[in-house]
Amino acid sequence: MKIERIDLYYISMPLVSPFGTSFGTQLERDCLILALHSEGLTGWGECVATNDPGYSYETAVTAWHILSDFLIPAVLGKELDEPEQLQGWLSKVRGHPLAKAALDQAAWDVTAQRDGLSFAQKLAQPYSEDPRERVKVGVSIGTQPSIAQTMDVIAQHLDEGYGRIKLKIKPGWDIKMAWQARHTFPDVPVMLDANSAYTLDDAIIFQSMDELDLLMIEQPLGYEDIYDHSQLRPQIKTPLCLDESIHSAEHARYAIALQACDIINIKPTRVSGWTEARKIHDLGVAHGLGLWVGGMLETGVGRAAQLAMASLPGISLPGDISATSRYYAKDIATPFYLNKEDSTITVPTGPGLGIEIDMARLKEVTLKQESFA
Ligand code: OSB
Ligand code: MG
Repeated sequence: MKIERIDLYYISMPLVSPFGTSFGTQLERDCLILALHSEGLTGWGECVATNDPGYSYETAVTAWHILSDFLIPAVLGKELDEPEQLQGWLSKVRGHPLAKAALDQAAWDVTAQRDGLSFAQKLAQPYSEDPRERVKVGVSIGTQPSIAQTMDVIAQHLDEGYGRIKLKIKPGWDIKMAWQARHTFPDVPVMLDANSAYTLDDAIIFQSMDELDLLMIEQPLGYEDIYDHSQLRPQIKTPLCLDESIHSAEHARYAIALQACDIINIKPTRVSGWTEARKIHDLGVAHGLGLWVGGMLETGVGRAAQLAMASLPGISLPGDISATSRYYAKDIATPFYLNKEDSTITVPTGPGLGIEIDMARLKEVTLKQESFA
C-alpha cells in the first residue's frame, strides 16, 4: 500500500469537567489527529501529546513539528505491506514516542482495513485465542477540591456502572483520601496513580496504605526511574505498577530484570505504538506481570485502538478506557458506551478501528490543518 497522503489536524476539545493530576489541571484537551491515505482507504491515528509537557516532554506543538518535519517525510511514498515495517522508517528520530504512535496507529488501521480485519483481529493474529469481544474498564478520577467531593464523584461513577476506580494522588492528597475511599466503598476495587509525585523517602506513605487492599499503586516515583521503584517494591504490600517510565520493550525488560514492578500499564501511545505495545504484552505474559491498557483522555479515534489492545489475551486488569461521555459532550467519532452490567466496553468489529469519523465535528474543533503528499 503506497502511503499517498497524510493529513494532520491540531484539535482542541473542551472536557466535561476539569481533570486534575499531580502535574496540573486540564480544562480542555489539545491533541493531533492524523489521517493516512492509501489506495482509497484512510487509516486514522491520534497523537496524545497535549497542551503542556506535564506527563511527557512532548506537547501537541512539538509533535506537530516532529511529525511534519521528520516522521511524515520519512514515510510518504513508501510501500506499506505490514504495520511492523513502520518503526524501522522512523528510527532516525530519537524519542518522541507519542508523535510516532499516531502514525503507527494509522498504519495498523489502514492495513487492517485492507485485510478485512478489525484492528483487534489484526493485532491478535499471532495468538491462538481470539480477541475479546468486550473489555473490562474502569474510570480515572482526577484530584478534587475536597475529600467529600471525591466520594461524591466516585459514587456517581459507580452509579454509571464503572467497576474499578482509579484516584489521582499527590503529596498532601493521598493517605486520608485513599483511607476514606476504602472505608466508604469497602467492596470496590480502588487503585491510586501518583504520576511520579514522590521519592523513595516517601516509602512510609505507601507503607501506611498497605492495609487498604488497593489494587495497585501506579508510578509513585520518578518519571524515568526504574531502579528506585525496585527499591520501593519490597518495602510495600500494594502491587506496584509502572506507567511513565516504560517507553519501550527494552524498558520493560529492565523493569523485569530489576523486579521493579508487579504490573505494567501498557499505553501503546507512550511506547511509539501498537507494534511495541504488543512486544511489552508478550514480555509481560512470559514473566507473569499484571497488564492493562492506560489512557490519555483519548477521543474515539484513540479509544477504539485502546480497546483493540485491551482485547489481547494477556491483558488481565481493567483499562482506563471510559465511555466517550466521561470526557466529551460531543466527540469527533462514534461514541462508546459502557455496558453497565459488567463494566465493559464492546470492542468494535468493523474493518480497522471500526468507527465513523464525524468530519463536521472534526472541522469544528480543528485549530490548524495541513496535508502532506
Ligand atoms: O497517568 O494514566 C495517567 C490522563 C492523562 C495523562 C496521564 C494519565 C491519565 C489518566 C486518564 O489517568 C486515563 C483516561 O481516562 O484516559
Ligand atoms: Mg498513569
